[in-house]
Amino acid sequence: MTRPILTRLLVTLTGATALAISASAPAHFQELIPAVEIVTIKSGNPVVLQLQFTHPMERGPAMDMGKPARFGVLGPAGQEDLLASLTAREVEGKQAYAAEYRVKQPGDHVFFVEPAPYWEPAEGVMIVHYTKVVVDAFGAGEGWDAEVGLPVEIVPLTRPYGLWTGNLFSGIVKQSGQPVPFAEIEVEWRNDGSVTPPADAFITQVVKADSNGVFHYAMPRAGWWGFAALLEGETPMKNPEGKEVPVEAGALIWVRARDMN
Ligand SMILES: [Cu+2]
Repeated sequence: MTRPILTRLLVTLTGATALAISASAPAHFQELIPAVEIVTIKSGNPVVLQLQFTHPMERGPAMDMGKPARFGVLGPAGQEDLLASLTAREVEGKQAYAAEYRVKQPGDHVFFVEPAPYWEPAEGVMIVHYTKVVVDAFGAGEGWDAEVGLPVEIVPLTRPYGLWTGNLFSGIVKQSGQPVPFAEIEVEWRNDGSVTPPADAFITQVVKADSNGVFHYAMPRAGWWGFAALLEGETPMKNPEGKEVPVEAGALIWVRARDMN
């Protein structure tokens, strides 16, 4: 091997290492996790929902959540503002929230949150993860694909509850109501402590949407799965220092898979 080639190889390797380091920055995920995804007579009502901004596969570290800008539900009775029902709680000393919701009638309930923008100096962006989760009440089976109309939103193509482990989950990534071709979607499992990822690439799975903004992912384990399409927001925001910076507008949806046993 001649010297120039070796030098080039070293430069390439160094570049690759630098890239690998920046790409392995763990993925932030806004969580919106209900105690149950299907409300039955036995499951209990009200439903408790936990909101936390964290790294689900790595079980932290958590980040402080500011008071959400919006929290609500789109259900059989239309849209309901639930902001006043949020209660502050702490996770690992970080600000998080919880809410209780009493289901009043059968039907699918699309809970959603628009968190307060989060300043991430490491990436130079303000992060806003518009997050949804669908809870079915009393087997109604209707309304799970209703669109909230968030600036960025994942609209499920697979009914997002009653899912077995191994099922394929499909959805459309939308921004301002339009499909986003070839959007990148990060996928994480909400680790209960039973899995240690063998390499960083296993922490966050990455899939891309097709030309119609449609993506698919087969869930290999029971539990909660978060799907996050990270898009650039249409208008910049001011960071805490008053400087205009880009916005990472995340469209998230959480779904639960259960084992066949
Ligand atoms: Cu992170």
